[in-house]
Amino acid sequence: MSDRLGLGTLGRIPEASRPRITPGDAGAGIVHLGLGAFFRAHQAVYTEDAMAAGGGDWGIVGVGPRSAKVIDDLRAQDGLYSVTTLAAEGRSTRVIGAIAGLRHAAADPAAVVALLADPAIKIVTLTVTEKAYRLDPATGRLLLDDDLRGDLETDRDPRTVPGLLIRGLAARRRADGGPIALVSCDNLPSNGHRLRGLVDYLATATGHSDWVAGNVTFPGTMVDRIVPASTAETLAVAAGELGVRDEAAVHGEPYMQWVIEDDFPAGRPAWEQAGAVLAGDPRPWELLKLRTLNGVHSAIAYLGAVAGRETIYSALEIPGLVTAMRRFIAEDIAPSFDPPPGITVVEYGDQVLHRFANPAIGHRTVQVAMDGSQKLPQRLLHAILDRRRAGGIPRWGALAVAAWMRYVRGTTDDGRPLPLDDPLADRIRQRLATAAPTPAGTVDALLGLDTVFAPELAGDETVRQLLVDWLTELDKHGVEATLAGVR
Ligand code: CS2
Repeated sequence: MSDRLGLGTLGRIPEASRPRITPGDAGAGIVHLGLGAFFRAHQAVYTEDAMAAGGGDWGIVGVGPRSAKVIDDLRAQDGLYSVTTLAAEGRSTRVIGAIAGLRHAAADPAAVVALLADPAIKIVTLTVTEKAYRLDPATGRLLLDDDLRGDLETDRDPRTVPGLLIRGLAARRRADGGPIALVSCDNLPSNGHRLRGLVDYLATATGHSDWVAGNVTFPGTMVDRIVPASTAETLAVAAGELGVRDEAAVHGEPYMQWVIEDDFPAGRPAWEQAGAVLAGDPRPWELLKLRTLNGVHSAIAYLGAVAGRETIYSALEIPGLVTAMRRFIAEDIAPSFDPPPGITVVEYGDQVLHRFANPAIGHRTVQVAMDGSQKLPQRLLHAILDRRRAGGIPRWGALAVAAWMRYVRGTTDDGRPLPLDDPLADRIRQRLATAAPTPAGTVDALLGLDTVFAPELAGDETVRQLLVDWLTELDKHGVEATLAGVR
């Protein structure tokens, strides 16, 4: 099939799959940083539905911070791409027409800075992954490395996301561009507060703090939809459904949720008409989602990958794993925080396990396993710490962390290599290389990663012993035999 999705071929695709707005009709009102699959299957869909229901100039200018591939693919398709929803009982595909423009930050940062200064732009949303915030995961403090320092102290082109934001805000101030909301849609706890802290720091360092305080808001959000990385099969399915090729196709589960703090000084799309929840304080939702969904996801990913399972779905078939995760949710996660009113963590957790068990979603364990050093604190370690402060013994949380420790050693139980895709990969490897070749040696070496394990946790003898015990089990018997013993 050679014809490609685009404005010229839109009339040929099945009517039910066409965009719910007329592409190009709405002016641009949002800049989005990070054009990964998650954004394309989540915020862009909500925004298109909000425009279809409530109108407004909320077209999205998509900015790719690094990779040019997705920009090129989307440009070749006039910004159009499809989302296939994968349900156990069947699938459906729709084309999204909400992208009103595209920029490549690495190639043309000045264009992005100009965009952020444009008064028509009223909202900036971000999905740039945990590591782009340059915050120390253990303490939440800013990591001022050479790239970021250069963004602040010189006038060369900005190289980091925070650098791009602060240059853009400074230009907006000069251009009198008016107030704007910066919205983190990454899986970080208190993501709005964190982004505010980061931008405040940069604004103070560059003399813009008063303007930022008076003109910029940082609504917090909880975002949720399982969106595995696209594969050749994703593209083949999209082409089959549409009758034209779509090189930017994405796919995801049927479930989606977006809880947004309603703090937009220059207006916003009618996201509530698209099913989003506009809330006062989204933090209880963030804790619920990070600790329950993402914490359990990571636990399954590490255990499953070490057991040699390709996907989350196939990992769930390991006897004892679901029981262990249910106990993890009930005994360690649920008592660690207060959920939003009307929500029971155990019921939410059951729903999450049901979503993970969707056979149509081929979410790879190694994809969820990546960037563990950035994910562990908010997903697993904060709950463990809260349980310890309350005098609890977080046995199952420790199993999840021990599985990460086993995973980063780099082989499955039957000796096949596992990738270590993590910004701290070198430090992790160095520490393991000089550690004593015993479970305790591994545990002590990794607990010494101070940007992952806060001192209170690293110095907790009970936690250390739990980790050594689990890692001893995992080393001696492997994941499957360890889990088979779980009742
Ligand atoms: C996953 C998440 O890759 C991962 O680390 O845990 O991306 C997860 O699928 C989403 O947060 C679900 O909303």
